[in-house]
Amino acid sequence: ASMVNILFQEEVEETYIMIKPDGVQRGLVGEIISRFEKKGFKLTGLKLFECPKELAEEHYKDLQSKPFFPKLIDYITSGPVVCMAWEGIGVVASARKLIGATNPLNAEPGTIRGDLAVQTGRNVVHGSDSPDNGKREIALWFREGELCTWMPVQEPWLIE
Ligand code: IDP
Ligand code: MG
Repeated sequence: ASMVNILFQEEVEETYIMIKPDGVQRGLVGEIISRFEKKGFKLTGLKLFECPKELAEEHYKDLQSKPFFPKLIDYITSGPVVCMAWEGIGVVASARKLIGATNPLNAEPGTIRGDLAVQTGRNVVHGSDSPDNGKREIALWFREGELCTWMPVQEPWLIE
């Protein structure tokens, strides 16, 4: 961590963001990516992908015992998803704020789910819930060669 990060306790983190099949089918890919781009986070991985059942089950393994689990797996594997890795200071919690509450009817206007969705079972986007899960999920959805290390030209204008 740089001196600035230590002083302000702002850690550079990684998060796994995924546009779910409903977001892709509804033509919301550009809109959703745009929100993370405009905020100032750095995109380090991006692909359109048809998720195998086993991967969906591994990704959501903490929800295995929930009654909605089979429907959730059907939903996530029902069409292509957009897999993304994003990096930045506090990106995990900030992305969750940009995404909004799990139930879109409870999500604040201005959030992705608050603006673009109506039901928990069709809530258009996923975001990791902790830095550890961010790392775990990026490793699950991407191979090493699919991620990029790069320096956006805007960085000195975003981070003092
Ligand atoms: P999150 O996506 O906001 O982190 P989680 O509780 O981790 O929410 O649940 C993962 C996903 O499982 C949700 O985004 C949603 O797609 C689905 N889900 C959660 N709760 C329900 C439910 O009660 N009915 C149907 N689907 C649900
Ligand atoms: Mg979750």
